[in-house]
Amino acid sequence: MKINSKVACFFTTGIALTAMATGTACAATTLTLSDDQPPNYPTVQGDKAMARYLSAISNGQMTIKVYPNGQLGSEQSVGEQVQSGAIDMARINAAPLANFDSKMGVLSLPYIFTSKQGEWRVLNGPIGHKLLQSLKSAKMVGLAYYDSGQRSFYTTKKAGPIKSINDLKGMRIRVQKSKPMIAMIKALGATPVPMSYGNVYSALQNNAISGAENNIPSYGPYGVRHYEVAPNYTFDSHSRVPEVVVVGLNTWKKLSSQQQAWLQEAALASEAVEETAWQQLVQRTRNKLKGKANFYHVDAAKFQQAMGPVYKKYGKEYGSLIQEIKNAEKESSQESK
Ligand code: GTR
Repeated sequence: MKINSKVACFFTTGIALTAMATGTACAATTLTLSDDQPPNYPTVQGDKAMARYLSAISNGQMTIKVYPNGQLGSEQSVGEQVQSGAIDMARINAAPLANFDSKMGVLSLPYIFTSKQGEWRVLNGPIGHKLLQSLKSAKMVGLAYYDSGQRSFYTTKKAGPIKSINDLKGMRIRVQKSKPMIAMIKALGATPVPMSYGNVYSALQNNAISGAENNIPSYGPYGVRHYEVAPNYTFDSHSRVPEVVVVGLNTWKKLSSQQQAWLQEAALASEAVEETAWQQLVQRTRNKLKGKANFYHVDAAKFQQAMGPVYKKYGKEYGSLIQEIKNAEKESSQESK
């Protein structure tokens, strides 16, 4: 009897999927998840909340083991491992995710969103849903979005601060492995240097690059601490690129429909946890960085005006999607009036 009920509770056969005996009649399905941010960063708090929620709703039959700090590899490598089934899940940024499904790249176009409210209206609405669905063509299932705020430039002491577009001329700026990001840097007259997240600190430290770009929490003391080696941060707020929670299609197909429903529910439930942690960390980081980093404010409209070549290049590829995003954003600004 015991053996039968144990067998009935085993759903797992995958490479990365592991079934761990719980000591009771049932065994738990444990999914591996990679995140390249440090353990207390909001996305990792979201991942862990998803794991707890999943264990709770499945009565301990399913859970997630979270690997933070990029210990399972760079986002490019993790994406490939998720596709192959070597890793079950990832929390990955939409910019590098576009290397697997180019449609996702629309979210990393500079100044595509005009506000946080507009961004979330798009992500929570039909467009966001369609983009998650589209990941199936890349052997992934998109489950949820996490907030990643706005990205801006920062530079080393040697390179000096960016106070206007002119200062970017001739600079070597690290970007994610993302085609729209590369095009953006070129449009600003700088040289794009695509590089994995884990290599950026030392590249800044030894002046192999002039600067990089990211949100304030990543830059700060609870993120990857780039402020220590690049103390000039300029708020040009060029993009709002969300984080995405994905599960490999290989893994997904091995789950029962009940398990799929639990996982989807847990991922969506974790969005609110990440969002709360996100808002707190933006504030905390700004306070902590006072006196440790130099902040500069520029006219973002001027940076936006320089993006013509990016939209010329990607306008065709993303044509109707860009328009749909603009329309959805307009609706959200009308609603807030
Ligand atoms: C962060 C994001 C990371 C990574 C990083 C980068 O905002 O959370 O997953 O994509 O940016 O710039 O590589």
